[in-house]
Amino acid sequence: MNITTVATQPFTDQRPGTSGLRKKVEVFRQPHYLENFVQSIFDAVDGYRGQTLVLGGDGRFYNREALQTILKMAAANGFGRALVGLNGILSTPAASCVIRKHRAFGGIILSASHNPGGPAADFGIKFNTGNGGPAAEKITEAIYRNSLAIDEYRSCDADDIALDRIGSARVGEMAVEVIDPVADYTALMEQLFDFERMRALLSSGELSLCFDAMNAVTGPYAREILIERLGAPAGSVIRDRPLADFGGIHPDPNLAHARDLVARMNGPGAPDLGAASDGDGDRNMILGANFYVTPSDSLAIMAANAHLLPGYAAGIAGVARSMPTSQAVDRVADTLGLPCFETPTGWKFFGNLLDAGKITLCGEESFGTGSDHVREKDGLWAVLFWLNLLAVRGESVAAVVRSHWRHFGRNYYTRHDYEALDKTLAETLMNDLKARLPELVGERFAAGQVEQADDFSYRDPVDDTVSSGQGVRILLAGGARIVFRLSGTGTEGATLRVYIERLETDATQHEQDPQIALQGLIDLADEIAAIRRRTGRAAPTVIT
Ligand code: G16
Repeated sequence: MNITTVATQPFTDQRPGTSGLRKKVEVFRQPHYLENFVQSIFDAVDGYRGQTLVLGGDGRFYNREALQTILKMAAANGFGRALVGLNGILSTPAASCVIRKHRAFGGIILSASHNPGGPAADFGIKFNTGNGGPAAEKITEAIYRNSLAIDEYRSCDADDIALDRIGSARVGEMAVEVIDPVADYTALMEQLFDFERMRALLSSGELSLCFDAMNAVTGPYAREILIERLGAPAGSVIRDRPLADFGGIHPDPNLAHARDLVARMNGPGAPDLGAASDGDGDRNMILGANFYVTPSDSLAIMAANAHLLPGYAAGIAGVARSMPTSQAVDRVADTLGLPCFETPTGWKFFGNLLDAGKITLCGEESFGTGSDHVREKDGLWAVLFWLNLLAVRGESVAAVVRSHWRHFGRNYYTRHDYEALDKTLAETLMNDLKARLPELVGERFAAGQVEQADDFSYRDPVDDTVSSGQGVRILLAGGARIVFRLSGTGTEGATLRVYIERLETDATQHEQDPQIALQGLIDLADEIAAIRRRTGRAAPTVIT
C-alpha cells in the first residue's frame, strides 16, 4: 500500500458540539479540513490497528465523497476492515447496531442530523466508540486538542470503491465490505417487538399509520420494516427516497417541518398513528389523529408501558432524561420505584448508564427516545414501540396519553427557539443571566417563587466525570421550571433555547393549549432574561 503523509495546518474551529462536528458543506470542502478532523479522531484513540471501522451516513450532499476520503485514511492508519452501508447509507441507530453486532472498534457517521442538506447547507461527522454510542466528552475533547496541533495526516493512493453494490473490495491492505444497511437493524427490531401481532392489524387495516421519512435516511428502513415485513399498505410511508438535499426541506420531525403529515393527521380519516423521523433516523415525532405527543410525554409513556412489549417484558432497570426534558418520566419512575437520572443534553451522556445496566430507556425533549438495544436514539424503534403499544392496548394514541395524564398528572411543556442570533449577543445574554442567579433565589414572581437557580452540572455516576455549564435552570415552587441554554448543534450564529414546564395534576385542566397553560412562565422567562428587548425578536423562530 502506498501511504502518503500530507503536511497540513490546524483549523481552530473543529471542537465537536452536542453531536459531532457540524459545519456548512463549503467549510468541510476546504482543502485538508475533513482530513484534519478524521486524523484527529484516529489520533485520539488507541488500539484500532487491524480492527473494524463502520462507515456510513444519512446520504446528504458530500456523503459519498467524504466516505471515499475516510476509507483511504482508515487504510493508511492501519484499520483492518471497514463495513460501509450500501450507497454510503447507514442511519445513525443502524450504524450503532452494526458497530455492536460486528464488534467493531467504532464507527464514523456522516450526518448533520436534522439540519438541511445540499451544497449550500450543512454537513457533519461524528465518531462512535465500540459500544455503538457517540464518543464520550473526554474523547471529543482529545479530538479537539489534536485538531489544534495537527501538522500531518495519513492517506493512501487507492481507487475509489464502488458503493452502489453489496460486496467486498480492498483499499490498500484494508478489506472493505459494502453491506445491506437495513438487514442487521431489521433483525434487531424483530427481537424487540411483536411483529406478528402488528402485521395482523396493519395488513387487515384495523390499525393504520402514516410515516414521513422526510426524503431522508429512514426511507429504506421504513419500507422494509413497515411495508415489507409488517404489511402496511404502500402509501403508509411518504417521502421515502433519501435525497442529497432532502428535497430542499428541513428533515426535522416537528410540527413546523412535517406540515403535510400534520395536515393528514388533523384531517378527515386520519390514520391511527402518524410519525416522522429526521435526516439520520435517530429522532422521532409521534402523532395520533388530531393529537400531538410531546417527546417528553412519549418517554414517560414508554417507561410506564414497556412491560407490555416483548423486548421489555422482564421490566426496565431505570430511566434517564436530559436536563431540559420534562419531568414526566420522573413521576413514572417515582411510582414504579425505578432509578431516574438527569443528564446534560446529548445522547453521549446516556452511554455509561446504558453500558452499566443502570437504565433501559432514555430520552430527550429534542424528539429523541431510545433503549439499551443500541447506543443512539432511534426514530423507527420509537415508531414500532408505539405501534406495538397501540396493538396491545387497543386504544387510540390520544386515549393512551390522556389516561397517562390522569394517572401521573400532565407536565405541560414547550420549547421556544430563537435561531440565528448574533453569537456575542446570545453569549452575553446567557452570561448576564448566570450572574443574576444568586439574587433570583427566593424571589417571588406572579408565576411562582424561585426555589433554586443554577447552571446545571453533572457528575457521571459511572466514571465520575464532571460536565459543567450545561444550562441555566430556574426551579419554581411546585415543580415548574424554566431552562435556558444555547444549542450545540447549529451552524449559523447562536440558537437560544428556552424550555418551559409545569405540572398539572387536576385532570379537569388537562385539555389546555400548552402555550396558554404556560403563559405565566413564558412571560417570566422573558422578564428574567429580557429576550425580546435584547434580541429585538418579537417571537421565537420555532415553538415545539
Ligand atoms: C443532537 C444530540 C441530542 C440533542 C440534540 C439537540 O441530536 O444527539 O442529544 O438533544 O442534538 O442539541 P442542541 O439543543 O444542543 O441543539 P441530533 O438529532 O441533532 O443528532
